[in-house]
Formats: sequence, C-alpha cells, structure tokens
Amino acid sequence: MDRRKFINLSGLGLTSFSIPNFIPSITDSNRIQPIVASTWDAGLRANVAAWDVLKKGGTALDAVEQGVMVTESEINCCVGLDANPDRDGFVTLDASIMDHEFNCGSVGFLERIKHPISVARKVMEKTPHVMLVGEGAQQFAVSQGFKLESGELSDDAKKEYLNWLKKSTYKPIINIERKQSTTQIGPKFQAPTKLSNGEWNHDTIGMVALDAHGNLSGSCTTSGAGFKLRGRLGDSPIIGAGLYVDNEVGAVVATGQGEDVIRVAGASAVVEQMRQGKTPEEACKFVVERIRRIKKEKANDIQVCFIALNKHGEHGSYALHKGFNYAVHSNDGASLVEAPFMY
Ligand code: SD4
Repeated sequence: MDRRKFINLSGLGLTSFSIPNFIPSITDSNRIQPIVASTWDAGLRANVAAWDVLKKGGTALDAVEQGVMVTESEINCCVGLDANPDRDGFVTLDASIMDHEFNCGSVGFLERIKHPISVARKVMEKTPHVMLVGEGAQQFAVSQGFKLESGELSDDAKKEYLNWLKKSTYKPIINIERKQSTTQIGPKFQAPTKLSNGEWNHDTIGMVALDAHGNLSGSCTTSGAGFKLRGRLGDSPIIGAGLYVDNEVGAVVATGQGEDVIRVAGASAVVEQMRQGKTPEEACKFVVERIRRIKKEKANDIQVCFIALNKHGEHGSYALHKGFNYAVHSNDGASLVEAPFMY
C-alpha cells in the first residue's frame, strides 16, 4: 500500500492492519467530491464561505449555514434585516435548514434577528420541534444568545417603503428578473444594486451542499415578498416546500412565488422525482411543469425555480421564466449557471 492510500484510509479510522480484502481501495477518482450550489448570483459570494468549510473536510451542514450567513449580512441586499419590510413597515424573516439525517429546523415571521438561519439550526439542535414562529421564535433566539437588533429599516428599505406607500398596491411579484445585478467573485465583491422599479426583486438564498463524507444538507433564508401582508409566510421556512433533503437521493431548494411552491410541496416533489431516476434538471422541470399546469395563464405572472443536487454531486435546475441563475462551487472552481426555463 502506498503512503497516500494509507493516509486516506487512516482518515477513515482504518489502518493497514484492519483493512479487510473486500474494502475497495480509495483513489482520487472515486473519492467523494464536495460541491455547493446556491440560488442567484449572490450565491457566488455565499458559496465562497461554504466552500471554505467543505474544502477542509467540514460538514455540509456547517457549509450551508455559514454560506447563507454571508448573504444575510450583506448590505443593500434583499435577504436579511436590510430587506424590504412588510406592508406595515416591519422586516420579517423566514429560514430553514436540514441535514443528512432528516433533522430539520425552521423559523418564520422572525423580527430583529440578524441570522435567522442560525436560529433555525438551534431549533433543530436544541428543541424537540421543527418550527418556531413570531414572538416565540424571537424569545427563543434571545434565550440562545442572539442579539436583538434595533428593528430600524435600512436607508434603502425606508426609501423603497415610502415609495411603495404612495400607491400601496398589493402585488408581490417575486423573482421575474429582467435585469441582472452586478457580480464579482471573491472577498472584494460589489454588492448587487436593488432597483426601485421592482425589476430586481428576489429576496431569498437557498443553498444545497454535498460534503466529502458523502452527506447532503440544505438551507434557505429570506425576507419573503417585499410589502407582503403582515404575518405572511412563504415556502422557505416550510420543510418539504422551500427545502428538502433525503441523503439517499438528493437535496433541493426553491425560490420564487412561495405560495405556488407550497401548493405542490415543491422541494419534496423534486426529491421524489430524482428517487424515480430523473436527473436533477429533469426532476426540477417536472415539478415546474406541474406548477404551470395548475396555474394555467396565471403562470405568466409568477416565477418559480428549483435547484437540485443529487447524492453523486450532480446538480441541475429549472425555472418557469427566463432569468434565473445559480452559483456552483467545487474543486473545479466557481461558476454561475443560467437555468433552463419554460418561458
Ligand atoms: C417566498 N420563496 O417567501 C420566497 C421568496 C423568494 O426571492 O424566493 N424570493 O415566497
């Protein structure tokens, strides 16, 4: 046995004395290659943090938490406390996280907490529950040491909100993106610009990852729809809708009109299609087509997108409308992939 193989195997807790004949040798070509994929071009920056975890042999769960925390912290971003408020002027956040053993946690309608994804993880790890919402979720967060922020709107969000109040039309159109935001990879990125005319209106990051141990995890965090009805929850905190992971099959996240993702138990439906043998892209397409059938001509007014990562590290995506992209990071580097679409 050469030294390299010995080191690989000893990393698995095996030594040259304990290797039975039937254990296949581990070579560079069959070693599990970690990978992370996340929604939109903001995912490029989030993936850098996730990849930092994965490349050191860290868990997919840590990767998907730390990755989306980057987006939750970005200034002038539609995700996190800097996002647009609901119609009463309050930013309310939803997030969920799921690991390779069906452990999951989520928060909904959470106010004044900077990292809802980390509260979701605490719900998963420290309580017997899956989901906490509103005041109770906030109390729980504070009890776990999270700081209660001021609740002040960012300058940008204040401007948007005052602008919206002029007409107060209730029409939360999510994610039909006609202009691309600027993007750069690496620590010195340029934050994407939010347009005041509603042409850039996505508020979510979803992330799926496979680690070197062969385990999948996923996360999703959002401010939901800008100027939404107070108390509205979308798909992102709902396990099976905005996020689902089955370690035997794959991990899926959704972005877009949450109501229509919930209607079809979107992320779970995509996982089930992969279980039937579809590729990640085929599985996403199948469920997007189902949504289009259900919505009929109303499908023109909404956007729905899924990204899926299967057990073997193959990724794919599909969107109802043109304009959705997702970011991928692996040993091959970082890339932004334009998703195939129906319209
Ligand atoms: C929601 N799915 O709350 C989220 C919104 C979204 O980019 O994806 N925005 O319905």
